[in-house]
Amino acid sequence: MGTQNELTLVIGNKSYSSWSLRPWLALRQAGADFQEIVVPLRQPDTKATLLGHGPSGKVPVLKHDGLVIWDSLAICEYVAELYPDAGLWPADRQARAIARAAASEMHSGFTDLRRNLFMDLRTRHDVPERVAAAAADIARIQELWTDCRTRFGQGGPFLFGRFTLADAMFAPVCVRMRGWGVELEPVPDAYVSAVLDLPAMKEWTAAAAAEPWEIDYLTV
Ligand SMILES: N[C@@H](CCC(=O)N[C@@H](CS)C(=O)NCC(=O)O)C(=O)O
Repeated sequence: MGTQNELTLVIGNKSYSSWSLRPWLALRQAGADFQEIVVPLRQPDTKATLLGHGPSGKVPVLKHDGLVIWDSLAICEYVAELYPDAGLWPADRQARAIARAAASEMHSGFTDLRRNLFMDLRTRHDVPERVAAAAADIARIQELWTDCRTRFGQGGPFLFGRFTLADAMFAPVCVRMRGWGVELEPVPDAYVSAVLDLPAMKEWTAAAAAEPWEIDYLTV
């Protein structure tokens, strides 16, 4: 049994669970000490197992101090409050407002991109029709990233310079851009490389490569 205030993050397979990657990366970047429980998706017992962890029956779920927090963005906010010195939101009020808008736009939108270009860390997909179907989302994301980098990115390689929750929210999109061979303009392309070069992203990717479960989202 762990101590009462131990942090436990319940996540899906690292190969496929894009929503799980976001708070996991936030916790790693904050330097948090946390346990993780991986629940493989699309198994016969997945739904029951997930409902045993949280009320939405979805991952991610964070457990802390008797509290169960579901939903990626709510968990990211909680981590930012637990670790204020990690600077998970920009210090400047205006930059912070735009970072929240960017994180929220990701959380609530880009459905064509999410549906067509699913995250699959172990496979490079070459399906131009799927990239074409997500073209409007890809264009908007490039515009958003370029705007953030240009206006707020002077202090580092991320959207707001140093790493923030906006980057955590877009990390799975960076994976998708490379995994589906999406051609990017120079500023978004450099941004994707910066995110994928994070040691925590390499750690997540290596763990994904070692997973035994396979889901073919092209056919399911
Ligand atoms: N809005 C939620 C979405 C969570 C979500 O859709 N998670 C997926 C996996 S990435 C899930 O748990 N699916 C399992 C299922 O539906 O059985 C969040 O941001 O956390």
